[in-house]
Amino acid sequence: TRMEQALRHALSRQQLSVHLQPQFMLPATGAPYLVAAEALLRWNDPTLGNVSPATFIPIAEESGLIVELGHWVLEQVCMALADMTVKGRTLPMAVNVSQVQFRNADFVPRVASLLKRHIFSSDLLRIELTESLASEDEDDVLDKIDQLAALGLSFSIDDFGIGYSNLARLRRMPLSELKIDRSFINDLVSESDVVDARVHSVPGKVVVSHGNEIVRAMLVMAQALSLEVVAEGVEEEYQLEVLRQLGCQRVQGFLLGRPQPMEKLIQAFEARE
Ligand code: G
Ligand code: G
Ligand code: MN
Ligand code: NA
Repeated sequence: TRMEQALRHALSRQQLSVHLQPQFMLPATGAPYLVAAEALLRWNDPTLGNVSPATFIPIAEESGLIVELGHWVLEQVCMALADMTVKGRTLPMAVNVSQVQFRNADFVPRVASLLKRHIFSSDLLRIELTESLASEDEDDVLDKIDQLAALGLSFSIDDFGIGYSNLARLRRMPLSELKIDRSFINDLVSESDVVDARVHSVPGKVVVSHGNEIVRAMLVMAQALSLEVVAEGVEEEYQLEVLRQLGCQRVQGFLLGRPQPMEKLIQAFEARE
């Protein structure tokens, strides 16, 4: 297709860039503070304009191009981590890795080679995998995760809660983090609405309040699995406050920070005291 063709040339024509979205620690009291960043691929085509990864990632997966695109993103992040290491101020970074890329036979050796060429503490690099990959019953996937974990990388499960995770399998993986899918954050209600619902027993509101209970249950489950939790897609102040009350320690979303050009976020981070 035309888009596949255009995407094939995007890399060589420097139409791709990596954005970073900040991730924050949410203390029990006080302001959230930056603790990590997620790398997100952006494509600006001269005729198509900005194409969303939601559109081009599936095309890249079907055509196999994702292997090279994904590797390029990983390399940009490794370069940034090495740069920051030289300057003495590091920030952990997460990269989304597609199933197609992860399953490629060369994935582990190519990551190992990146780690050799770019000098930084490998625990700064985190890989976000989808829940579906984490639930497939293949020893090959588990082996690769173990090999990469042995190199020092950490893993998180992205969009958690909307797929079919196999909890027994999750428990066997060396994971560090679950990222609660933004649909659950969208279903949170402010504490006053929950109280209101209990007092007045408005049927609609009682049902809605379950959004908070589901996130609470996810936090309990994550704790049982010794996993950190990131709430994704936080857009509203009340969502942040509900998450704080529930004890969710990490948050990401438009309310606190949008994805921005890599250099911009790094400069802002380095300029901080
Ligand atoms: O950044 P945005 O919300 O538009 O991303 C849309 C989707 O594309 C998300 O599911 C996101 O995980 C995915 N995505 C963004 N960048 C990358 C990338 O570098 N690799 C992969 N595999 N997926 C990405
Ligand atoms: O699937 P994944 O979680 O990797 O998707 C990340 C994408 O989610 C990013 O491309 C980013 O643009 C988008 N995103 C980040 N924060 C928010 C938010 O607060 N609201 C919405 N709707 N999307 C967000
Ligand atoms: Mn992600
Ligand atoms: Na996600």
